[in-house]
Amino acid sequence: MFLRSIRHVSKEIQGIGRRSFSITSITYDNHSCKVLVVGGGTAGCAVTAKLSRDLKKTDLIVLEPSIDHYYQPLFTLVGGGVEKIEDTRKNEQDVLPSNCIWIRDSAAEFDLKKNTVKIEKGHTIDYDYLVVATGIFPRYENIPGLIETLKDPNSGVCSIYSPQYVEGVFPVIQKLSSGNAIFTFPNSPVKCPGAPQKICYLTDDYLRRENKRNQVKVIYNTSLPVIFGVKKYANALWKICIERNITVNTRTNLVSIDSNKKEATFENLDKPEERTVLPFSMLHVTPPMSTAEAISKNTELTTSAGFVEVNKSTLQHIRFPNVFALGDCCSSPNSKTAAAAGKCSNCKILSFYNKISAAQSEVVYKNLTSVMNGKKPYLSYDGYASCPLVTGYDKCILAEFDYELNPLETFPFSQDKERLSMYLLKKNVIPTIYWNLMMNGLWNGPATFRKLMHFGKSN
Ligand code: UQ1
Repeated sequence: MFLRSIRHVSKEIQGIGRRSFSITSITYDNHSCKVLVVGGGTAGCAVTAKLSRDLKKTDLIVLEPSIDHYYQPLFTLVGGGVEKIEDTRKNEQDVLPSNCIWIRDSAAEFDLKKNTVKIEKGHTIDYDYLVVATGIFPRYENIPGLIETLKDPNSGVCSIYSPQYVEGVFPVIQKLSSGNAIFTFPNSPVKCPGAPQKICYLTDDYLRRENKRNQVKVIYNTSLPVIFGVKKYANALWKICIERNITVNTRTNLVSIDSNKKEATFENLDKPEERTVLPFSMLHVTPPMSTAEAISKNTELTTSAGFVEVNKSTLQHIRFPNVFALGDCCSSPNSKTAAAAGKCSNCKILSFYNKISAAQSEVVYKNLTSVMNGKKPYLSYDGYASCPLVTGYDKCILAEFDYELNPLETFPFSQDKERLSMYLLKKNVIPTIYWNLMMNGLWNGPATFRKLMHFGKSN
């Protein structure tokens, strides 16, 4: 069903890949391949690296528009003034394996019945098997007043969620000397839902070290009903907020910014009529996020929330067995967070992009290979997710848990304590794992270490 006889790849794009020559212009020819991976971010690169070991170069196409590949988990530390943006970036060409073809464009339209993807430049890619790993995107434009204030270095408004704006965060923290420092969490799924509070803790710590903490009121305004989805870590985080005098308002969503008055307007999600206007000296915004339009508008591909509808264990598409998805764009229901917490209807998917896509990449690789060999998917994803919650310039709580929101901890000590070791793991060890192992298809998450470290115990 999926095999196609004609495989045509234009000469212009052959040979583009790691440690080879730079990309040349793409023709408007149509292309055909065995496996098409849409998206060359963390999830797309991790799974491509694995597939590239088995497939011929011309059988594996990656569709990705960006020439930059960022290690986004370090953006919090860029915002905190610890890391530089340059150190989080590599060329996409150097991250992708050499044994694949990179087409530098985005998907405009998926036709799942015809096994084709139309790209923005107009031509079509035929595939036998499709892997969707397009992520989710910040929608800064959805908050009136946000983009113009982010562009103004004196506005006090900043955001770690984009390579374009992240460098503007630390100067705002440094200038802060009085008034309100407000940190927001939007009413939408978010990549790395821990990050909005990590930057809050770093700001608190910075102010303490500079002896300015007493002059500033630190406020964390979240749309969620909870501070964190996993009870064990939520308890520890609440304690930290109380001890550090950080005000936490739940079910509170940023709706607009008045740049002249330096005021932010919030809605109460439980009482839609109720609005609160707060003056700020600093406003750190986590923007609403959503999947690419080509994904969300395609009802055959997605759930009603606009996420690629996969089986949560096999990561195979519910309706199209030759389609798999992983990473932020897929519907793997880390949603239990919200369900367990009760009433939050809009935070159904709390996705942890690169953290889960390590484990997911192996599941997709193995199950896709099995389907290509005429067999059934057999490997099951347990929902492993982790979030190193940086709580200061030398401490971190490493949250790790499964679909059921039970802690699934790697280390043989209780991970709800703030530790320097976990901070160093996040800052130095995990980036090395990411670039050297995960991007070469050699890291499937820490399950093996966990088993070794818990040898003889039930975990
Ligand atoms: C992890 O595997 C991973 O992906 C590479 C992360 O994303 C950047 C993480 O933050 C964490 C914590 C892990 C888990 C790794 C260990 C060693 C516990």
